[in-house]
Amino acid sequence: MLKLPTTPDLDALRTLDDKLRFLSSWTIHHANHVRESSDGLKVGGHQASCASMTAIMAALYFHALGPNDRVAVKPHAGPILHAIHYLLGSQTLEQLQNFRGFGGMQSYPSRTKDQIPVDFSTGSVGLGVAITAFASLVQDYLTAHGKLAEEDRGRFVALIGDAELDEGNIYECLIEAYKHDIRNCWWIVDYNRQSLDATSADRMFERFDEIFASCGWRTVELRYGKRLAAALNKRPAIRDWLDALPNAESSALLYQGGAAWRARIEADLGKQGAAFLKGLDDDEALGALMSNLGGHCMETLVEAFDAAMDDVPTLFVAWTVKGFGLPFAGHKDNHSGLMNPTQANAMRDAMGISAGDEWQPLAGIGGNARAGVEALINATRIRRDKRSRDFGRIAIPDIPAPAGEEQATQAAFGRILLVLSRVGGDLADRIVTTSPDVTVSTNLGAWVNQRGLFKRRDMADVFANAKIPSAQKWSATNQGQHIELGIAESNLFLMLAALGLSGDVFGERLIPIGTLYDPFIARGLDSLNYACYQDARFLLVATPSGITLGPEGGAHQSINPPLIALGQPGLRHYEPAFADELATMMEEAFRLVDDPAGESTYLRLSTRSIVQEQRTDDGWKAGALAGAYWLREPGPAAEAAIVAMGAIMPEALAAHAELSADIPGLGLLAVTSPDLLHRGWTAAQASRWSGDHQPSHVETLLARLAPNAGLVTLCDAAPASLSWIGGVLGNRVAPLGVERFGQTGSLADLYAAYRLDGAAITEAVAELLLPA
Ligand SMILES: Cc1ncc(C[n+]2csc(CCOP(=O)(O)OP(=O)(O)O)c2C)c(N)n1
Ligand SMILES: [Mg+2]
Repeated sequence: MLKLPTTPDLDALRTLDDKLRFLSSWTIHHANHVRESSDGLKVGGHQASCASMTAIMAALYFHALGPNDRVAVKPHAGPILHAIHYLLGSQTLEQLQNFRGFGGMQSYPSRTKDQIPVDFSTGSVGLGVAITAFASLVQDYLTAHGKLAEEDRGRFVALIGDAELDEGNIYECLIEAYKHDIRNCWWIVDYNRQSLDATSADRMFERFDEIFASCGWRTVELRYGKRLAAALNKRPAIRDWLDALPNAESSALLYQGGAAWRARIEADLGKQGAAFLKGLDDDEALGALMSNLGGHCMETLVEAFDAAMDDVPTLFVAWTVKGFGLPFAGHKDNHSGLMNPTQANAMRDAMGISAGDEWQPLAGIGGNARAGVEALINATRIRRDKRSRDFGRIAIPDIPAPAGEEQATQAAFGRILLVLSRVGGDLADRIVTTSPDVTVSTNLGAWVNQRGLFKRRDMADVFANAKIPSAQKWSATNQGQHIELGIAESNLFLMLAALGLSGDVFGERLIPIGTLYDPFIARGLDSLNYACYQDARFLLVATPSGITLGPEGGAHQSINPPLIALGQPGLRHYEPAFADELATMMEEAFRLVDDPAGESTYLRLSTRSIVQEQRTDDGWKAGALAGAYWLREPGPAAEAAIVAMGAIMPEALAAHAELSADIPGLGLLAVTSPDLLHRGWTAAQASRWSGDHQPSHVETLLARLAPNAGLVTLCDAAPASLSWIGGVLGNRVAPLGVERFGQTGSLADLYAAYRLDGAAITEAVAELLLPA
């Protein structure tokens, strides 16, 4: 599958390393010091973080990577990726010159906004690393299911900063990856031993090796470059001394340069030092030798990559100098350091580039060198074009509502999937479910019984084989459609991100459904945001939720996820009260996964079984999908309405029935998505200024009421989820909801204590109707 590349032209690769260092530096320099600034703000960029890994990226992109390999680039090395595409002809000068400008190339690689092919967005450190492991699992899944040919398979590469290795999500992912026996991953650490604030801790280095090795990874340390290694091999005492030199000290010496190295070696190593320094009279040459680390030595890099072309997951720890070749190399404060114009021009001159030729791709590369560089650029195997996104291929069948006079939305979710799994078809075959150890308790069990667990290697159901009765089959094959995860919610979201990008990354769309308990969304929030940021498409089913969970108590009763959803782009929140609403929403959510203008969907469900609404027609459906509908129509110019969401609808219905005798025309608005209502409202506001104003759905609904009607809003969540509705047309609001941590109790106890019961609603309505 992964063919060994032919022996490369190392000189040409070195020239490309220099070129990438120059172009990435100059792009940042241009944005900060050349381009006109309209607001005087510092534009920023990370020249030192780029210089640290230009050699690594040159060796990868111009040698090791094949056409199917995908890379998550360390966020602050983004300018190198753009420089590579500039050399390949797949990035424009305008984009480089508009780095960090409006519509220009992004600060950190972005799948959706950048015009070059970006395999995985990065920015929040750690997440780009982990998604490569999950993407490799998706690749194995697709191959096993006959959806990806052997020749279209590739390797998943993460380029990592050493301080990035502090992110806990990397280790959560490592454990999961081990369980799933992932392969075809290279994680390459730019081990410059500097973070943002300072130099990084010395003690961790050996530990990283051990941690990865114990999880089945091959670890490869690229510590010294060939020249330095050769010099040290002759002088073991110097090697021992250098091996033991703390990060901070070596960074300081790398910054200070040859004279400082000389003084220090003489002071620390006496005669041995003098022997080492013999023949190294030139300070500049000594400084260059001491910074000849593995991550800057082309021969070392190429050898290491060539030796790892099998499918064993591999961690490369490439020792580097942060800011290599720049005036602030090794300085602990260099993370956001920018060369001043004099320094940038000096770098340009040193590269043999004339003023004004800075953007000429091959400026400064002359003679024989040019032919070699051009040959490498032409032979580069990576994808140059941005893959067009693949949507609209999946036929979504009608999803019927499960029958039953009393139902809980969580149970209905399980039944809908069970029916889908039995009926089969393209949609069912593309569904992949996943859950962090709450498969059974979120009602995915029946689906899993039908479709099985996915593992590359078969796993027998020991209990079933021993004839021990159990409702749940638990065996795995490579044809299974459920990926079981350990309890790490961040991994759930990264798994959903990888599955939800399969159409983009592999050209084969999957329909991912992830389940977890609603409160634990918070546990993986940044990973969820990361999935949405890349426009991965999936269904997130969060259940149970709210204090309606009852006896499980406050640690499991969610309060704020509807507010999280309200503020999360790319994720649509639906909260059904009834099973037929849920069926309609699931159908819509499947459609949204495969729609170019779609998004992901978050379904907030409940275990509370409630009496279902007897419908006389389908008139409610459009409203339910748009965010709300009148469950009990208001009378003409009604003075008040109850506005309720989700599993506490029975309380709203009962209060409505009771109050209607005294307040004729009292309406009951069933909200199914505060998120959509709010978006529609703000979009309508904005459209006032663009000329084609249409009132939003929520405005149209509320316009049925008297202008000063009062609203009682009711939800098993933070009351702010609905209370804002009063601002739409200026209605007075009595917001009922949960603002304190929950506790154990029966529903009656809890609804009374948290003011979600009929009495609370009646009081709130009465108060609104009292004359001011
Ligand atoms: C989750 C997260 N926290 C903080 C940051 C801010 N930040 C960006 S880079 C960085 C330090 C990176 O150091 P390292 O990973 O060693 O990369 P280097 O620049 O040294 O290559 C920090 C703290 C971030 N981008 N993401
Ligand atoms: Mg670092």
